[in-house]
Amino acid sequence: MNIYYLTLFPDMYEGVLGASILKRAKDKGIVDYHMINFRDFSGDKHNKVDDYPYGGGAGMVLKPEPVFNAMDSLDIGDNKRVILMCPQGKPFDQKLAEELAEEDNIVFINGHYEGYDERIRTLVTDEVSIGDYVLTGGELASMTMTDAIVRLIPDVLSNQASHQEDSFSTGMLEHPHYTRPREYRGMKVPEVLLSGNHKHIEEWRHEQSLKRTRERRPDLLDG
Ligand code: 6GU
Repeated sequence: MNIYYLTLFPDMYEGVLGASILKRAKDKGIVDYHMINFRDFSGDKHNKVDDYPYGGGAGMVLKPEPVFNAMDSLDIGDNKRVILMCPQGKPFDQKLAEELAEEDNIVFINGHYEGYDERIRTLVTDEVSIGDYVLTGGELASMTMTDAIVRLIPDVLSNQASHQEDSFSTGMLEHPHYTRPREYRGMKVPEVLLSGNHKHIEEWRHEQSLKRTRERRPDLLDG
């Protein structure tokens, strides 16, 4: 998979994409990350990327030229998802992560302004938000999405079973986990987990999952 980030702040990506599992996925040749500074595509002698809104009002608007020119430079044809990062987009969730994990090319368009010139939306297949709060720009949101997507690509995680049991893949939150020691500061590991009875362990985990989901996220159990 190739992932392209149209951004004015390419440096923001280095730490996140250059560490841990996202880095390992790249080192294994499963994914590649491309940061494109669309200021380089402004076509303007002052490298201007934003301007005042027609009709007046507060804030600046991202101009169409830098984004259209940067998109033209990609040369990846139609086989791509183009995601506009914006708080008004559809909410990102595990289902969308699973869908995007099957793509060959993903382009994230990251604004840092009050708004995008509306014509930019003609380039876009999806408008996505990562939650009901406002960030200063799309970069952190596109890195969050990248993390959720890349870990789902086959052979990125060593243990394939691990994401079939993820919270949200099962429709429920995960059950509690314990490791050694059996007792720590007076807190004991539940007896059933030490029993060796796999049927009882599975039942206990299922009950705990259900209990936790009911308490914390009853919305997940609707339907
Ligand atoms: Cl995608 N962008 C911005 N600027 N803020 C957000 C967001 C995106 N998702 C949630 N808040």
